[in-house]
Amino acid sequence: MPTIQTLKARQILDSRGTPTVEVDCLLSDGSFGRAAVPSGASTGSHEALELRDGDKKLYGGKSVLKAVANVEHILEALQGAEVADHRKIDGNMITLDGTTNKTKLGANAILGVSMAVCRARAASEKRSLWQSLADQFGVKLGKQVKLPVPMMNVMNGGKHADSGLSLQECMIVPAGFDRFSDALRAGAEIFMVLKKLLHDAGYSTAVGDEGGFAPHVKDSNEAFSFLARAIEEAGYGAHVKLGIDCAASEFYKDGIYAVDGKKLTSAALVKFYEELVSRYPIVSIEDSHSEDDWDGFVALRKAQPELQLVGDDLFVTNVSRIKTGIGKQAANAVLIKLNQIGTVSETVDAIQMTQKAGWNAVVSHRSGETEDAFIAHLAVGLQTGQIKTGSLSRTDRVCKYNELLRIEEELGARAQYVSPFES
Ligand code: 2PG
Ligand code: MG
Repeated sequence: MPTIQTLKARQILDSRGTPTVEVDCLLSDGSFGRAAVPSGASTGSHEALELRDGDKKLYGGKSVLKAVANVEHILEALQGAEVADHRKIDGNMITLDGTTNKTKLGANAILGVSMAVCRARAASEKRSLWQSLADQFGVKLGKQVKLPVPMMNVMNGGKHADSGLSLQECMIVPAGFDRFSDALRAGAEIFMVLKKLLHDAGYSTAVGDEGGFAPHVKDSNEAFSFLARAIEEAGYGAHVKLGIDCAASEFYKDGIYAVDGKKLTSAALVKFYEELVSRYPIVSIEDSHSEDDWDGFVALRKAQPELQLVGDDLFVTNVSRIKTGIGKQAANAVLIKLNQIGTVSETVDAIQMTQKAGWNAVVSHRSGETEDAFIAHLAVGLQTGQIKTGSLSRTDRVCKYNELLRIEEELGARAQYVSPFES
């Protein structure tokens, strides 16, 4: 197995024009890997630290030159290290940082290296990243390899748009198809119909941070009725379900949830969701409650046992929080974001703990993304069965779907597409 020869970091821009870290990794056998780190807007307070310079003269304080420089320190520790054991590489960086939330080196510096090394290793093995990841993290791939079902955020609200919509993401979930490519086509066709419906109703069809429309609809009900109509008119009826990321920490204050012009207690919010679920084919709700309102999650889980209840800000891809959640039965799925925890190995630990508990793992983008499609490979390599990576517009979102098309093509007859939801 080759060793790490050089690591070179640079500052690039993400999809919001905000600086982020990109890392190049060169191995002793000449293999090369490059990776870019994403960035969130509705970040959970328990996430690992994204190191920003804070110098108001540079990108309004958002430059990442310290994180870029920290990659040089990481190189001093990792130069000559064998890439055969990725956990050891990540472990060395965690030790070098020495803090719980990666505040010294920055999770953006550490993750950039972690991902770039995985890519370089796959290049050295002369195989696809998804295969390399499966192999190094002990995933036994059978005859059939699962492509993930996407949750497509076609209507953006919350912190991702100025639409006034309280819920952050209203998603379509094309689960009832035989192939990923057919699901993607359905999603894109529904997106086109939705555009026309919004336009005809006099709404704006400009898009938000994740490429979904951001019309000034009255409330969640109106948003979902547009989605339901678009699905029907595109001719996909029962094949396409709906999902929500409420990102409820963003509309929570002092025990009250301010949603759709109402002021609700945690218990009343459960009723609010139950009402939506009874009206629309919603199969998945993410961050229904604020990040430390464990009781709110437990109550919704009890009230709607069939629903997929996903924890994002609640778990922050952190095994200790996921463990607490499993103990409390506070959800039945975990949103997986590499930069919430800061290394590939710890991300895989979160996925594998989730899967062991019989819960669903949903690999996710961030609202600030780049052209890097690492998460498409992570979802296939770790066989998560679900991915959340935005709408059917803007290359920062669509590049992940396009990579999944290539993986499906590469897999040929081995490719499998199965719904994680009851039909
Ligand atoms: C989320 C994400 C991605 P952000 O809340 O799930 O959609 O948003 O990256 O802004 O945290
Ligand atoms: Mg979320």
